[in-house]
Amino acid sequence: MTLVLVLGDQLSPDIAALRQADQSEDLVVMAEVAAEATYVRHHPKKIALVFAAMRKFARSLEADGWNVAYTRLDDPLNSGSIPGELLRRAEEHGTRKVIGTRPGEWRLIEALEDMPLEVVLNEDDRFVASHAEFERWADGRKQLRMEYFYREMRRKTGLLMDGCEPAGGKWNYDHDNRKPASSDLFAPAPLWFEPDDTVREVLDLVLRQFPDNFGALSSFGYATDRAQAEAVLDHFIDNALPRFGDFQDAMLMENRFLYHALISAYLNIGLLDPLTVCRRVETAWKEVRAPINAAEGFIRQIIGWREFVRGIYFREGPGYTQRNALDHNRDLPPMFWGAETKMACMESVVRQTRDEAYAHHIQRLMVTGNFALLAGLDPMQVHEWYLSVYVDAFEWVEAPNTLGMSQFADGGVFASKPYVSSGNYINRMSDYCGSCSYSVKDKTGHQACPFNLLYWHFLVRHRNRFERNPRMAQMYRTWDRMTEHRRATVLENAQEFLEEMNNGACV
Ligand code: FAD
Ligand code: DLZ
Ligand code: SF4
Repeated sequence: MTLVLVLGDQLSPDIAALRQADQSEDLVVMAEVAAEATYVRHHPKKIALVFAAMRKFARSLEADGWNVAYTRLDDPLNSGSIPGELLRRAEEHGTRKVIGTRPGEWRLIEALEDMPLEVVLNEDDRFVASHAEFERWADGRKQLRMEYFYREMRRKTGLLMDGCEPAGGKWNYDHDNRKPASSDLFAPAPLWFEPDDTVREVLDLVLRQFPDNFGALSSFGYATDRAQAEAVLDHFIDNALPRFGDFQDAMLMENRFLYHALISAYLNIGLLDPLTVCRRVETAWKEVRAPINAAEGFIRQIIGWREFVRGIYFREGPGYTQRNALDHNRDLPPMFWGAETKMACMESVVRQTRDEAYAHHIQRLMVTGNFALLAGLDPMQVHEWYLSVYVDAFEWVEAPNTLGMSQFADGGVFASKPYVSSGNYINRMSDYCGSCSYSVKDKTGHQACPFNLLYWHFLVRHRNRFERNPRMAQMYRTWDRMTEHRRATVLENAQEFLEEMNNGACV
């Protein structure tokens, strides 16, 4: 008999380990364990989603004829870790053989490879590109740019292709996207689900076991099985996809989801398949139910960004999360955990994150990420924050987004320049500034938007590294044209802001 390990983000009926197993002899091992639930202090909604989806998946495997050994978190015999549970089951059933699917995190890969059992880890092939394919594409390139990798994936899958040419004549329709939204913009409500018995049981458990984790557990409505996740996808395609591209980058206080799909968690734990999702979106475009800028923009996020960051994570190796190229070491201020702040944008995104375990890409990149980078926060702490607070956060996708794209902590493995902006960008793309204690129009003084001050502080701090970057040279020229007095005032005000923040003042 062989043990077949299925992890909490491997809930796909055709996952590699199950394909290699013999249903008549082998035993599927699934376990809710303290080690996985505590390697960061996950948002309670994330733990609830993973546990509820695991329980339902285990039952669906049993219904399909598999033998499943499932350990609940509060089982008195629970050893507390995945290797521990494999050892316990191995002893119980007199076997030393384990087959699994390669986990999405180096920590767990190493732990499984170090086990005193015969563990075979199969490649996780729920992706468009294999590791070998990504390596072939990346090897020998001076720069790794998502856009070129994405075109390869379009050619490979045939998605939105007209023979050898991109449908509509362009690879990328971003030029038509990125419109700001007005506060009264209508957006369809996302599809949520009332907790059923399984979910209710898990919610009770999470409330009992993780009472102090940051995040609200109330109004849990995430999908926890494939049928529900499919329904979320249908709902998105029918109601939101047509305007996805237009308002992809917009941010509104009272409209938390806009036209986003809310499917990242389902893709990441295996309830949805990325290629199937993209084909469904392509069909909507073919049937004239969505414009090309929406379909292309959406498909790019999945076969472009999602596949690309995964390639980067595994190519860069286990040390990736320790990188700190800009030598940033300020502690994460308490506002990231919900403490009071005068910055309306930060307050709003953190509150939404606490309530929903969700923020969309631009909120993560241009509000919390932008602030962390400008303020010089320790990238490891920033990484741990993103890994814990979002329902879709798994290291293979979170780390390159946080450390590479958002914090430039990898020194620019794939980002051509740091994603930094002053308050102007946030003001243009959101309705946050109207209710802020700071003034986005003020460039100096105590009322000045902190993003306006810190933006220059960042550029000056890192002048040696960035002034020769052609995409940043213009900003240095603007800075150099300011009067000496103005430059000194900006830097002084920025420094005062950082010191106040360090001293624990409400900023
Ligand atoms: P939509 O906006 O509707 O996009 C559709 C799908 O495209 C998403 O479901 C997702 O699967 C994919 N996608 C979009 N952008 C990216 C991207 N940059 N990288 C990978 N996939 C992408 N995404 C995660 O899945 N897990 C994370 O832990 C995560 N951490 C992030 C951290 C930072 C600092 C940043 C800037 C981005 C992060 N992202 C992460 C990417 C992105 O923010 C989320 O995928 C997206 O917000 C999920 O919401 P959605 O399903 O409504 O996406
Ligand atoms: C995220 C998570 C949590 C909270 N709990 C479990 C668990 O108890 N058991 C399990 O098998 N997986 C869990 N996961 C998902 C793993 O952390 C994930 O498989 C690794 O981080 C690799 O991506
Ligand atoms: Fe954020 Fe500055 Fe706007 Fe306030 S003024 S909401 S701090 S961007």
